[in-house]
Amino acid sequence: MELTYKGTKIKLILGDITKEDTEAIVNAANSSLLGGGGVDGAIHKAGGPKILEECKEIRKRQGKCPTGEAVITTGGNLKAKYVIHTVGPVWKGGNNNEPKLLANAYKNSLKLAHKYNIKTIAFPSISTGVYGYPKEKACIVALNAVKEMLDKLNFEEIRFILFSKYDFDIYKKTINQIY
Ligand code: AR6
Repeated sequence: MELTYKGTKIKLILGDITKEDTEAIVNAANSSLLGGGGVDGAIHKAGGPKILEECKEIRKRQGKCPTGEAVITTGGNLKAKYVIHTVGPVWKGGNNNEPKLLANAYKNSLKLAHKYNIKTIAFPSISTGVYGYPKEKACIVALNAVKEMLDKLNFEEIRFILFSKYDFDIYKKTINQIY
């Protein structure tokens, strides 16, 4: 499934983000930046110890990564040259600024990508695993946040990597309502 919006190709892919060959892949990290389970664990496992070393350096320099913010490391052994680590919100019922914080995670990842002149980026479905954000709601926020950024910044290709058919179908159903 793909479309073009303002010159940027948008693709929905059912798959494992650690295998993507975009210049950057985005990690759904936590504020510690020191690793975890889910996609975070998979990225550190596939990318090797260099990524964690760089995350530790960032921790020393600037402390924890606040929710909605993003930092960048190299991609270690991954095909991707960079990993952008962002922190999505924990779902606490929806009245705790979750949509804004989730949108910020996507937007700040793209701002950082732009700063590094990265033209192709792959996102996972941030916050929808361990952090419990309802999948349909998160999909709408993700697609809108990226769209909003594409009104300002230009990229070649943005991929949404969905880890299950269920997630993929939600994106497929929603994308035409937003783009
Ligand atoms: N490729 C693409 N998507 C994946 C992969 C993969 N290899 N593995 C899992 N997903 P989660 P969160 C999907 O829990 O909710 C970590 O421990 C998964 O199915 O990875 O933002 C961090 O350290 C789900 O749809 O991230 C944090 O502590 C989505 O990725 C915490 O989890 C996000 O699920 C962050 O929680």
